Amino acid sequence: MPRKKIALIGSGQIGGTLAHLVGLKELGDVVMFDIAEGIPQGKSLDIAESSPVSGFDAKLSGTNGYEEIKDADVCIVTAGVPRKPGMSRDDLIGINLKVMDQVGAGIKKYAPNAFVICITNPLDAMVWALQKSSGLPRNMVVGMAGVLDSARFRYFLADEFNVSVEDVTAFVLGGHGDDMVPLVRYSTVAGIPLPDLVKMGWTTQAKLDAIVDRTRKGGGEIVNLLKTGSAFYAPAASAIQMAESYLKDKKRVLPCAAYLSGEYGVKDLYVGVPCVIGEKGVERVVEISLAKPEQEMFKKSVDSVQGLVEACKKVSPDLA
Ligand code: A3D
Repeated sequence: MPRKKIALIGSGQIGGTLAHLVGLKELGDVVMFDIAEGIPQGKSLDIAESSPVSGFDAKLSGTNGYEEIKDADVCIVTAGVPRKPGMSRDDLIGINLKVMDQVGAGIKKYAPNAFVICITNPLDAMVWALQKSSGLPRNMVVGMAGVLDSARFRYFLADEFNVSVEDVTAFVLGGHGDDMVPLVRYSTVAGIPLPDLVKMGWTTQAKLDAIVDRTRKGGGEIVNLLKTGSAFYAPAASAIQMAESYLKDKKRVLPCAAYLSGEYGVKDLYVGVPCVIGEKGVERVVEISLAKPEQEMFKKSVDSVQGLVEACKKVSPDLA
């Protein structure tokens, strides 16, 4: 069986971490692409030189030409610029929209059958623009944010309860912004919903509220600490989980920014919802019923995604 081919469009902090993880997990061969000369070549060679020590077989190469991504099975897009302290994700629209235009054209020409995972911010608007500019089927273009947001939520909860992260499940809906919606009643420790754990005295409502707030601002917390860029280890691990579910047809149920055409009452927008990811890309959007306050939070989050998309349409009327 030939190895799968994974193209990483953008070879910065997340791109480099993605390449390393693809190698360590033996998901396939890697082509790293970037406009910066030498960076994808240098990083891919460095990671390839680690393979005898770590014991994985994968071909890694770096390029500044789109033709090298030809026939990729998966493309993971991180091209663009990340946030600096004081910037919101939305401040990145102008620059990253142009980047999505170029990347979409490259994927359309050379890898039209790929499963495409977008990570570039502002996520929900950039994945929308990337689907438009690439013209790929909507079920084959998704955004990574929910896996990361729920991983942060899970980590904070496991730390609070002093239990394994593996036994904590968490559910985060909505756009990847500070008004994302961590759903407390669908988040559990070994199947026990968080509100029950409050009743059982494992934590207090005030502590739980503080964890929800920290989850919402999780990206900003890292940006403020790093000062020169944004998170990259956890975002890369999250995108790899999505890629693996597609490549191995695992049909994992993962929160992803998926194209909605009426689900949750939302049309022609990418918003974070639980999805089944398998060999056909997004095979199903899981529609859960929301309580009134959750609906209101979800609507607020969707409205801000809509606002970002409208801003994109103003900058690039071709996308409308
Ligand atoms: P960084 O290390 O700056 O890497 C970005 C790379 O993109 C650089 O190597 C650039 O040279 C390259 N690049 C710029 N323009 C182009 C272009 N036109 N074509 C190809 N490559 C280009 O950033 P990073 O890896 O830390 O982050 C990448 C993106 O992910 C940023 O937009 C972040 O805001 C975003 N991000 C999203 C999340 C989510 O959860 C959605 C989390 C963390 C970061």
